[in-house]
Amino acid sequence: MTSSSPAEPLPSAVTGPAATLITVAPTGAESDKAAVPALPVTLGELVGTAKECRAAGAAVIHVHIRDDQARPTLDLARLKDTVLALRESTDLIVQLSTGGAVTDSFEDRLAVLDAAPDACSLTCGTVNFGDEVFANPWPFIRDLYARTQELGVVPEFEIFDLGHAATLHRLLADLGAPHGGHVHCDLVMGVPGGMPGDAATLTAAVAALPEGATWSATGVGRATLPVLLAALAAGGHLRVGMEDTTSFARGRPVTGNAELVERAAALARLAQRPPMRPDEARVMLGVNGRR
Ligand code: KMH
Ligand code: ZN
Repeated sequence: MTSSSPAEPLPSAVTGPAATLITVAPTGAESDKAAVPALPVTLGELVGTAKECRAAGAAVIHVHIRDDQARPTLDLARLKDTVLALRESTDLIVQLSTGGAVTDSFEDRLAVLDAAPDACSLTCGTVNFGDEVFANPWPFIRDLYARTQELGVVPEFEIFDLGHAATLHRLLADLGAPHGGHVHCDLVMGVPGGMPGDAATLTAAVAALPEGATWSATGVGRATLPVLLAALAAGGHLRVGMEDTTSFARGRPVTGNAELVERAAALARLAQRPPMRPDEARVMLGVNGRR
């Protein structure tokens, strides 16, 4: 066996990408403002969180919005105002959720794209979601993907279970490459009903993704830290935020999204893969300039 000098760079398969894309998912559709007062639900709170998270190292914001009663909504006018406000106040890539809440109709979820975000989430299959079902049947996935291509919105493929990766292969084979030409996936792990949030499952899921795809991972609840550490070790990118966890540590509620981004950024720096800037993320993801 030959030994390599310490100065010699390792092959890229071992080192992975040089920087870490950090996506913040600040709100989600599931947590209740009354139970989680730090959750950003108004436009002002969302913009404030976005600025703090950008300063802490985020490059993408995954957005769910709330109505005046802090209930999840897909109101189109509100979504448009949100996209504009986030663009005016930050250079983050604005990714709207097309998942919404489990109660949202397919029609309303499709119409999210009319708010003209840079990017959107696109879940690649149905999954049990606690006591509910997050429904994503094939015809809806296909229609949503075709609409992203028509409107020039870059999809992020959400993978909650291994079968979703198979559906992603089918989607790309049927309809071709996404707008921007690059496939980026997000492994959502630890949802009760989806794939578990552990290193072995993460490795299996990454192996099932299309050749050349980049990927982030997020662990829900107590899967947050195992998935974050496994993703960094495997050369992946990170999603963090109060959509996925409202506890910073056992018995210690999250005080705001920025501390979750700060922790992810610190661990990424420790792994010698510092946070990616939004302009670098736009290049990697194939997101064009502002529309
Ligand atoms: N709120 C979940 C039912 C997405 O944003 O695309 C779906 C979700 C996924 O959060
Ligand atoms: Zn979401």
